[in-house]
Amino acid sequence: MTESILGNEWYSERYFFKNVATSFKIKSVLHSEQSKYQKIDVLDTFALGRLLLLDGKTMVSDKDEFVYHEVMGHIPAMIHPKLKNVLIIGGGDGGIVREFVKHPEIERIDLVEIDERVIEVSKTFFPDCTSGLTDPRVNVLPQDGVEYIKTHKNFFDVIIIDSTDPEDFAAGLFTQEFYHHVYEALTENGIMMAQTENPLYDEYGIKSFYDNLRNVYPVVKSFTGPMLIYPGVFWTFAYASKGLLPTQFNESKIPFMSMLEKKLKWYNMDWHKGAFNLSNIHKSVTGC
Ligand code: AG3
Repeated sequence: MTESILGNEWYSERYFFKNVATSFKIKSVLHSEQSKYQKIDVLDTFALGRLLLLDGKTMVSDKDEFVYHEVMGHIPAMIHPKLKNVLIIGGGDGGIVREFVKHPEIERIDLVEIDERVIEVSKTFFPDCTSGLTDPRVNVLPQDGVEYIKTHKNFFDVIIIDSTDPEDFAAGLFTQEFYHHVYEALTENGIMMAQTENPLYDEYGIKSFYDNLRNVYPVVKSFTGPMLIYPGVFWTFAYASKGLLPTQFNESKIPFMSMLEKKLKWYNMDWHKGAFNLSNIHKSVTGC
């Protein structure tokens, strides 16, 4: 599918057994390479600015990346009572790191991205997303997150799974076994978050991710954020924890967040409080 980018005016990502497509009109192809793991393309588009594709799947665009990155970073940061150590698995574009570095109480952020080339390409084409990677608290580790997680027990306060779709090497990031290793790597008040696809298209897949999570975590919740570049726009995210509810704010963070939220484009505490009230279809598909 991605071979046809060059010379084409439009790029279409096919989804849902290739029965639907999300299309973007292209200004130019800024970069294309085959890394050890996947095809990496950066397109310049008319509607979204720069667009990063991995194996033909949309990952990040200038226009909407803030939605995904702000919710993944600021929700757990507002809940955890003593946030020190954060792990992000995947997320080589750096967008989630950029949001976490805004929180001064965090001491260490490990970014474990299997494909070093995604990090390098993002530094060149998405400098705003990668701007947090030079923060001294950040360790960029080009490694396999599935293996990395097994080497840590009771260490991270928050773990974010910033994966692509559950196919090929990313499929391992949606299994009960993996969620169990994440649980063990988390501290007592630990929180895990993950992207969980489009609930209207991928009804059965999503049900299984949430069932897998519920087999491991006592608290499993879901919420949505609109992602223009992902198939169907209606995108879901999972919040799982060892006990902390996703609306139980760390009160001491409220003054800080009242200032920070003024500078954010999506996240604010009012939105956060309401985000876990779900529509009927979302409740029934995820069981949350
Ligand atoms: N992670 C990709 C989410 C899934 C996109 N799926 C698709 N286009 N079919 C994005 C990484 C952002 N840091």
